Amino acid sequence: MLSPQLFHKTLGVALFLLPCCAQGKPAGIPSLPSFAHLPDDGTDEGFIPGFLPLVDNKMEDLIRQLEHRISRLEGVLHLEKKITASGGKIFATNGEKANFHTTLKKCKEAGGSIAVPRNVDENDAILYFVKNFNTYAYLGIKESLIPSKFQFLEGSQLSYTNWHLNEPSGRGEEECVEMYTDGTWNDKQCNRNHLIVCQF
Ligand code: MMA
Ligand code: CA
Repeated sequence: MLSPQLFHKTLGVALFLLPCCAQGKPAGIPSLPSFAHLPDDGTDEGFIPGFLPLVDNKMEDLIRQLEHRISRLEGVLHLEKKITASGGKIFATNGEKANFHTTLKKCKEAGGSIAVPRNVDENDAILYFVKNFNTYAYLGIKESLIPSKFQFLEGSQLSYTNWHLNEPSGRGEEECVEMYTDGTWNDKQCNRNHLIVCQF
């Protein structure tokens, strides 16, 4: 069954990618079956004692339809190399480039956050885009107040790293982290134009 979390994630990814993927499509995607028929007071004529199974069946049917539509959308996005999944996370790119600050903003606006790998599988999932677009990507990692010590954006310690040989090298002069096309990391100034990769 589709969990609310997965539904929310998929919706976020879909909205993030909407401008890119809507281009060139002749007609819009027909709207999903909605709950618009429900009265505003929240009561449903289906909720009459003894009729709950009917409502349950309708609900299950609607959920199946939604799951089917979502899996088709995921198929399209995967085919277009716009999403990859690893564990519970969905990584997505819109193929655009931006500096670190703008990447943070774009990902947040889409309901996600900048991609940050917590293990080798997630690193590979992000690397998939970096290779495909042949463009480095900023990761959700920043230098702490202690030069050359890097941490997650909210301040917690990294448990997985994949630094390139002799990196980090900036000693306080390179506060962001970019992923190279071999998946290794380099500390770098935050003003470069890199591929936007978000996680949901
Ligand atoms: C550049 C810059 C650094 C990186 C070195 C590696 C010269 O500086 O990208 O961040 O560490 O190259 O040689
Ligand atoms: Ca460096």
